[in-house]
Amino acid sequence: MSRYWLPKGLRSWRGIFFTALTASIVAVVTVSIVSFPSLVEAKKNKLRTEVKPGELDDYYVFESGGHSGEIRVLGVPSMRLLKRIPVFNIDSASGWGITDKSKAMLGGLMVGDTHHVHGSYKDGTYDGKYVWVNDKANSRVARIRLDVMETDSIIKIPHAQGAHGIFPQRYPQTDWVVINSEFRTPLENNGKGNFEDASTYEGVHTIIDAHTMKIVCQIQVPCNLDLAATDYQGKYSFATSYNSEGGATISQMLAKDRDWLVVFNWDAIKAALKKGSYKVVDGVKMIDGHAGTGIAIYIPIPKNPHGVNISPDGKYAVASGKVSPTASVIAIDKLADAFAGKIQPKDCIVAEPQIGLGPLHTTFDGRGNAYTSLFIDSQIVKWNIQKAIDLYQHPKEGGTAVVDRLDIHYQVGHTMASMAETKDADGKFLISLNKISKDRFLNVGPFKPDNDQLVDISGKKMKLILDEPAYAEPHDCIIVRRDLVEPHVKQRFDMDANPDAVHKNSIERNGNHVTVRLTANAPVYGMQDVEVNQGDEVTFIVTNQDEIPDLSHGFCISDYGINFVIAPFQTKKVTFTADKPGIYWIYCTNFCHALHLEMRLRFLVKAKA
Ligand code: RUQ
Ligand code: CUA
Ligand code: CA
Repeated sequence: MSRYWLPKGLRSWRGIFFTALTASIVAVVTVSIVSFPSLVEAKKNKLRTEVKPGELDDYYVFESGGHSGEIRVLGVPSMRLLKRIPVFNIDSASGWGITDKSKAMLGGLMVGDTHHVHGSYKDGTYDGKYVWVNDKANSRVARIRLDVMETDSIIKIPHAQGAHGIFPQRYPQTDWVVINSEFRTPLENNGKGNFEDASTYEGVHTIIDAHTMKIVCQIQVPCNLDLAATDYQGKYSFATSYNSEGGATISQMLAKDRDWLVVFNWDAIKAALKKGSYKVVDGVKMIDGHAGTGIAIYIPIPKNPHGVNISPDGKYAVASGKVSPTASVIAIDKLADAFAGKIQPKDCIVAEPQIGLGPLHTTFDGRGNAYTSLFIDSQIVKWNIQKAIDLYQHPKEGGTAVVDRLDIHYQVGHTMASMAETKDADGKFLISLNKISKDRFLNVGPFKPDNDQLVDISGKKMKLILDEPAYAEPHDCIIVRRDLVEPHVKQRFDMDANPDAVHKNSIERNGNHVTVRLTANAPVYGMQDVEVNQGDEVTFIVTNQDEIPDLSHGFCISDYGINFVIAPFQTKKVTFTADKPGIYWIYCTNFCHALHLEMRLRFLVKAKA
């Protein structure tokens, strides 16, 4: 319509006019871009905070799912939930806890409490191979393969209850993983002897071989050990202890003004292992880590400390006391002198800034700033580490290391910035894992979602970008650059890496044990009927022979409580007793084909005569 808005005679003029106008606009814009390169820079450096449909995120987030027992994989900045990885829980979709292998790994335990998730390292940054996570509920540690994002190994930590803080070695690579026991118990916890006197209980700092997932040794200490960290040189590991009192009740645990940051000396541990300076308890090498042994030092820090995190430059350990409004900064280069007895453990403290109420965990931007979660204040507080050190040396009236504060919603536990647990901390995003969401989402009943909040920390002031509801209980996370993980992730399993992979369908009877080998190819299983006798022990081994990536099949036996999914070229195995006679349809649970509903076979269980 508007094409003819000019009188006919002027139409050619209109063309000239617009050409001239466009040209001048282009010229002005070009001139301003050329003469103000900072504008171009600013545009280039602007943090991408939105992920449009069809676009991909810049970071993977590995998040522990707390007492749901699982791990979750999210994308940042979208905060889209990409995957749930069952670890210590039962999962109906994947069949975790139902298949033979996962059942054996879980060992009959059906609950878990995943707190801390950390990746494998090479030279102070992630190598994209594994993540480890603890189970506080049953004192276990699991390793998850990142190439397929499935749990690969689970081990039980002996002599430990409330297995809590966990950290992999960061340098030169992850050969060891340490884990703390938060609850002290008698070392031999067999209900014999005097088990009422809590002051005689022991705590353990356990070292696991990251490759074999076997216990290397345990360091026995007289206190509880909460959060864990490792340094950037492969020399030390750290543990906070809030119950230096050795109390059994809350008032006993709060008796002293200072508890400890315990530092373990890895050279001394290696020497003790070599010299045989340990006792063996239940087959585990137990090294004495009490004060004066040279294995550990105890740095007094205020009161009932919780988190301990290492700055990405490797220089400082930052720990904070839940009931002290401070953070304690420990200079790692002073630790050697403290171990050598040249200085006192307390002399390693180089700052104790006042930051706010209920400080829990600290993360970093790689630009010298720390970000601490404040549970009571419901804030993330940003403070400058060097400023805190300067003020500790030269206190100034009204001086503060605090740079900025951001209200969060509400009651934050862990907080983590992008790549902050590596030497490549990039100071772009931060996640605040909030325990309480109150009014932030539609009401879903008395038990409400937690709130994972994404914060832009690229500028001077923190900016809240989005709220993401999360099912109980997102506990901790790491934010890992996409390029460190994505190249390692497989599109498909290696079929023959699993010796059980089925290429030919068969039924084999051995006494009353029946082994059924079955292929799945959309939209059919390799057999239409499988007949067994009531009371037989039956093993189904099922391989998905579809090579199209993402074409998964399910395997569900009606009324038998068996269900799992098999991704392309994957094989799973399940063993059970065919105790119910009758016809039971086995069907595919994953919509794989137009004839998905027809993808089923008969399981005939012949009644005992
Ligand atoms: S710690 S309570 Cu992660 Cu703050 Cu387990
Ligand atoms: Cu296979 Cu649905
Ligand atoms: Ca205490």
